[in-house]
Amino acid sequence: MSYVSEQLEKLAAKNPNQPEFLQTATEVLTSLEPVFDANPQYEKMALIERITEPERQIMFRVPWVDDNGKVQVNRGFRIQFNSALGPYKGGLRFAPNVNISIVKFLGFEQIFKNALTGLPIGGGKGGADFDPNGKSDMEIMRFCQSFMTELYRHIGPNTDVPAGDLGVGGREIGYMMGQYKRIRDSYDGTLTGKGVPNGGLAGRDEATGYGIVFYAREMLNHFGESLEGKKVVISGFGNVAWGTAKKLEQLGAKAITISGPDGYILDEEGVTGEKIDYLLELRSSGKNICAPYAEKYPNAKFFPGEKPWGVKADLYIPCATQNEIHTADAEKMVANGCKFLCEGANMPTTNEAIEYLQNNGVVVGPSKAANAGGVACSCIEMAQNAEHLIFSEDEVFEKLENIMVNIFKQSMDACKKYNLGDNLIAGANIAGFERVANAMMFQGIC
Ligand code: 2IT
Repeated sequence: MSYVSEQLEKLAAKNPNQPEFLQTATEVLTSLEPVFDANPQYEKMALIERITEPERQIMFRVPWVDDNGKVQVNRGFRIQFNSALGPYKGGLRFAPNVNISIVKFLGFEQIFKNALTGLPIGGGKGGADFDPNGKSDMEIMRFCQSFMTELYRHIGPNTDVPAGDLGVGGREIGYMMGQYKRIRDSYDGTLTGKGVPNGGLAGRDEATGYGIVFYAREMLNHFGESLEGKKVVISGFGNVAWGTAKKLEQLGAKAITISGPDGYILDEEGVTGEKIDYLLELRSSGKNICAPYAEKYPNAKFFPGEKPWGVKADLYIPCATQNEIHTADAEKMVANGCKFLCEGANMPTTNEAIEYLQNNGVVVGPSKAANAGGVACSCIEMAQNAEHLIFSEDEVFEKLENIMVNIFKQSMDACKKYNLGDNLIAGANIAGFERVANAMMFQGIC
């Protein structure tokens, strides 16, 4: 039995009831087989055993008082997964389904994503099983303050630097920053994704979506195509979908769908111009996203309760959440002649669906590579805060574009090195892993 298979078995036995974590561990480690074959010293130094065990896992009580005076209790998490390359870095997710498996999957992915950026950041992730939907602004503030009243002792600018993720945007980061500063008496850039008035980075909101489209452009160009004139099916309606739709339009393509908890919208004229800004309004409005869009733009068609994967397009960019593309969806895409899938959300495609797509000639750009522009700009925000300077939006987008071009190139180089053809998933996993592995080998057994 190979080192990878043996360790995957042990991991499954040791982490029952963590399907999302085991899903990403299986995807990553399986694609690393050729690296372990070529580097027997990695097995000797137990790199898999070490990289799959978080350096620290923190779980804590988050008590708060709702608007009716009732005491509520949520569970908070921070997984400090790997600090070989720098301080733990990764977002906080507030959503009712957040549990240890979800946070560990996100943290594990973050290690390799952050490594791909080429910047000095380790991997971490956190959040809470708190549902921000329907909460008042004051409830959100009290929750964020209580969350930080525990988290502050575990983080710091050279230790662990959280940011946002689903359910956590500039507002929540602002409330957490305020509380951190009161307790620590330190204005030190420990959180990223801050508003610009609080030392946040110009362009950070756009960064994830813009980066995804830069990566998609590199991917299409590599296969002799261009983004110009392409119809793109995207899912989601949040920050990532918004930035993606915006950059697609700037580069001559157009998003023709969005999706929300209530279904999806097909807008053949394109989710373009003022409709993109309207996404921002929808985002802050709660659960019904598609119904109001269809009401405002009557040429758009609303498909309640459905996902957009049966719509014919040149490129698919899922931007909602994990595991939204299953094999049945992949079959529809292939039947419609799909050639390119670029993952915007973290792990939006099941391992079975990825296998089906790749076996049917679809090029899949993995989220670790494609959505790394968000965290890359978070690291630029850390640099801005540490230097007590301000970067302009132009400077930020120029750095972002270079980073995304380089991520694509590194992934292709890894494919070449190990004779993997155009398998961008394996290429990204290998390029990210090799950087972390190198650093770990220099740091001794730790
Ligand atoms: O999934 C991600 O990369 C993020 N949520 C952003 C993390 C960050 O630290 O900016």
